[in-house]
Amino acid sequence: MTSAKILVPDMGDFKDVEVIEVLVKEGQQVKKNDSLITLESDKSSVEVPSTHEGMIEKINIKVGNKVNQGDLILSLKSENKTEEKKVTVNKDKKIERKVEDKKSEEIKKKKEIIPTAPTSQGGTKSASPKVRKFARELGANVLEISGSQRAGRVSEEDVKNFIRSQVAVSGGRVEKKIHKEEYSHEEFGEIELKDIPRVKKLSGPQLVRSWTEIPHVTQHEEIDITEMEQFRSSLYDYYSGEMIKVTPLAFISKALVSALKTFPNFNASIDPIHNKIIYKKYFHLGFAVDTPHGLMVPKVRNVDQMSIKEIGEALKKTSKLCRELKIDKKEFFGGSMTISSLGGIGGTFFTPIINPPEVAILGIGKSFDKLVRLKGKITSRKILPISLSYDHRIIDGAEGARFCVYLSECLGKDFAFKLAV
Ligand code: CAO
Repeated sequence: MTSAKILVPDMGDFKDVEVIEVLVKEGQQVKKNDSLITLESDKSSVEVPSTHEGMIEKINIKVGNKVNQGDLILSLKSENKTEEKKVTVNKDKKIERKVEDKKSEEIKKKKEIIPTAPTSQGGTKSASPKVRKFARELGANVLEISGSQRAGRVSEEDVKNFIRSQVAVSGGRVEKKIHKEEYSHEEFGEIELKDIPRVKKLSGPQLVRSWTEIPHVTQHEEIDITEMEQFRSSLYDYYSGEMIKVTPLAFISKALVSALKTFPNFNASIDPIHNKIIYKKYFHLGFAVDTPHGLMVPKVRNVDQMSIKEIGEALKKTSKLCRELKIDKKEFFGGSMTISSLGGIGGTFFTPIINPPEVAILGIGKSFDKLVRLKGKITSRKILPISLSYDHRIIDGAEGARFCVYLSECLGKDFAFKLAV
C-alpha cells in the first residue's frame, strides 16, 4: 500500500482556475479515470480524472479555491505500486505523463464541457460524466439544468426534461424558445454590454423553474408588532447593562419555526419521482442574503434549538460568510422554508418566489406606523407587512390564511407567551 498524490494537470494557458465542484469524499474508493473535481475557467469547465486507483486519504482543496498546474488535489492510498510512477512533478511543477497516461488525457479532453453558467442558488451542479456528455451532445449546459436527484444531482431524465422545456414544437419543427426583440437596443441610443454576474447566472434558472413550474399563491398580511418592538428595543445585557441589538428577523424566525411545527405542510417538499410528500422533522431556515455578488440563500440549521439572541448571531455570521464567498456549497441545500426580508431596506408587500424544493417562502417588508381604531380609540401601532407565497399543489388557501393568522399571533401582543413555548 503506497500513498499517491493527485495534482492539477497541465491546463494550457489557464491560470488560477476555480474549483466549482468536488466530486469525491475522504475515505471514498476511486478507480483510475473517475472524475475527482470540476474546474471552471471563463471559457470552459473540465473534470479532472484520477490517475490512480485507491482510497482517498485527504482532499486538499475545496469549492471556490483557485488552482494552477501542479497544485495538490488530494492524496490517496493506492495498492498498485507501478501506478505511483505514472505522474510526477518536476521542480517547475510541470506534469510529466508517461505513454500509459495518454488514455487518461484523452478521456479528460473528451470531458470538456463548454460554457460556464447557471446552477441552483449559490451552488454548483453535479452530474456523472455520462450525463454531462449526454447534455453536451444535445447542446445543453448541465450547469443550467435543475437536478432532481439527491443534493441536486442531474440525471439523464433531468436533461431530457430540460431540453423539452427549452423547445417549442411549431408546425412539426422544433424551435428554441428565444425571444428576439424586433429592434436592437442600440437603435434607440447608447448602450453598454456587461456579463451577468456569476451568482445571478446561478440563481436565474432556479428562479425560472420555480416561477414556471410551481403554482404560486401570495397572501399578504399586516401584523401588529407594537409590543414586540417595544420589547426588542428595550433588550439589554443583565450583567454589562449594554443594549442587546437584535433585528426583528430573529423574532420572525422564532415565530416561523413555531408556525412550521403547527402547519407541517409548510415544512415539506414534493418527491416527484415517487409522487409523495416529504415531511421534514428539522427546522433549517433559509435566509435570502443580499451580497455584492448577488442573492444567496444559505440555511441556518436547527433554528428551533436557538434563542432569539443566538438566531441573530447566526444570521450575522452566515450573511458575512456569504458576502465573503466563504460559505460551503452544502449550506445552500436542505432547507425547511425561506425568509426573504427587505425590512432593512424598505417597501411593504411583494411576491417572493419559492425556493424549490421548498414549498413556501415568507417575505418581510419594512415596519411602519399606522393609525388604527383600538377599543374605540384611534391609536398609532407598529405594523409589519408580510407576504407569504406557497405552492398551491401542497397548501390550499385556507391553510395559507391560517398560517398568516398564526404568525400574527406569534408576533402580536402575546408574543412573549407564544414564542416561549
Ligand atoms: N422593519 C423595520 N426595520 C427593520 C426590519 C423590518 N422588517 N428588518 C430589519 N430592520 C432594521 C434592523 O433592525 C436594522 O436596524 P438598525 O440598523 O437600527 O439596527 C436595519 O433594519 C438593518 O437590518 P439588516 O438588514 O442588516 O438585518 P436583518 O437581520 O433584518 O437582515 C439579512 C439580515 C441578511 C437578511 C439582510 O442583511 C439582507 O441581506 N436582506 C436582503 C434580502 C433580500 O435581498 N431579499 C430579497 C430576495 S428576492 O430578490
